[in-house]
Amino acid sequence: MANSKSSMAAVFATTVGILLVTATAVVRAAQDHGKPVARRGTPIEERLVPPPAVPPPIHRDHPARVIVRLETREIVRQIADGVRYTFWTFNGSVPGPLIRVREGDTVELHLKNDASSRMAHNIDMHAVMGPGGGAAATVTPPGRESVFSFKALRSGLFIYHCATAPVPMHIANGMYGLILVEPPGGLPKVDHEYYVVQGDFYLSGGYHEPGLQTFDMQKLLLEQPTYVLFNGREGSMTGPRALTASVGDHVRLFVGDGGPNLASSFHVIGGIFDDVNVEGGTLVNHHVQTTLIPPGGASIVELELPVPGTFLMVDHAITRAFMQGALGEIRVTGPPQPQIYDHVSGGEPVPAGAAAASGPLDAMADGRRVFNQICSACHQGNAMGLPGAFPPLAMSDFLNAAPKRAIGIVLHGLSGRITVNSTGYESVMPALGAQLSDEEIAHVLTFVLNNFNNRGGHIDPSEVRAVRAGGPGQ
Ligand code: HEC
Ligand SMILES: [Cu+2]
Repeated sequence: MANSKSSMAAVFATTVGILLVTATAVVRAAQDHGKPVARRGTPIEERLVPPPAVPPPIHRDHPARVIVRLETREIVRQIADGVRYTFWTFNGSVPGPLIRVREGDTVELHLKNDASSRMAHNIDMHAVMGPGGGAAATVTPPGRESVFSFKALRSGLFIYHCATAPVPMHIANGMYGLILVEPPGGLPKVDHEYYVVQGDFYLSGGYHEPGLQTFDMQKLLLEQPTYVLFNGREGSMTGPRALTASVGDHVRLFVGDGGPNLASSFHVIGGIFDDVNVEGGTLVNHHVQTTLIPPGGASIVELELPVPGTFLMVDHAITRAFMQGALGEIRVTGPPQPQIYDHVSGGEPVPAGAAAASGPLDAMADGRRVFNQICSACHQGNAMGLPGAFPPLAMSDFLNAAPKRAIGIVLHGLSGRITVNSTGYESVMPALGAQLSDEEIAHVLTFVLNNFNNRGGHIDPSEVRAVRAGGPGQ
């Protein structure tokens, strides 16, 4: 213990030395990614951005020394609406920021552990060719900093993660991210690049159980997660936080799986991956529907989005998508492309107006998502409600008697005595108008009306808009 402490102190002292020497010579990353290319031999300070953003492509034609600064922080944040959890993070986000370097670069990695941390942390980078991927060199107690350097000898997309014992716990708390080592010629140009990492989370409470939840070692051992998530939070990329693109855009996703336990069957509903860098390596596969990403692995997928609508990113082990949170959205806007995709006729009432930008199948899937994420917390997953507290939405005579009245209920909430299926309820439903868009409210109500043995029906986003603007409805 005393030994490791004094060697830590030595590392710390060396670090300070290196910092002083290099500080004056450092060039901002903006100069690397922008116009003036950094002078050869001048260290470049990597400018990191939080997920799902990605640093810009590298245009350098020569290797450089790149300084990367990561800081481990233990923070309480929402994992789902109303559910809080203590995450262990790199730079305060799950995943940690995507690090972007070029093959041949020498990376000088500074790992700082925030003084408020309770645990020591370190980093194992899969892009490193060296013992432990840097893990032994970077064991860092709270309030300290470690530095190691490595040459990025192989291009590819690699996971980095904390490897401090118990390793599965550090990873299960969110300690992972990706490092992209670009080939010397760079990657082909695309319209958008995004960063998505799946992880499985083990909480003391059940799915959507509100309040501050703690880590559950037993569930971890059984590999039975409470949540399976993209970017560490249910809804991290849905609704207002959806990824965006325009019709015809080519989108590149840097996708990783932090685990600790579950592999991801990564799929975009309504999309086909034109190119997949299988396992993050140099092999490129084409026309792939679902790509398998193991824990501790990654993949670069590229897809064209030729028609407008909402495209769901899922783990196609589909229970995880609809009942454990592994769901994100890519919203594609632009004119309809009926020569490529056209809803001719179908079982559901054909929606008008805004639905053209988001077909009925998307609407139903989106409605199911909103129901599972929001309504099910009170009305229950089977919509049967809870006696004495939450009325049923299943076979609800109250709902079916006046489906459009429900628009105002979701927008503005409901309180006072009501009778549903001969049972009285006198409770409070909160207003959800601030957190749900017109489309989401239309979708969820259409979903509810066409499921749970209700009588069917359709609510259009334009009707929600009218009620929101103060029209009739309630
Ligand atoms: C925080 C809990 C909560 C959430 C979340 C919630 N509701 Fe409710 N809801 C209630 C309560 C409580 C009532 C009864 C209010 C009363 O007694 O006046 C109710 C009543 C209703 C009713 C009318 C009664 C019935 O059973 O037909 C509808 C329709 C409804 N909610 C739909 C929704 C939809 C759709 C969502 C999701 C977008 C949702 N609710 C989310 C608590 C909730
Ligand atoms: Cu750690």
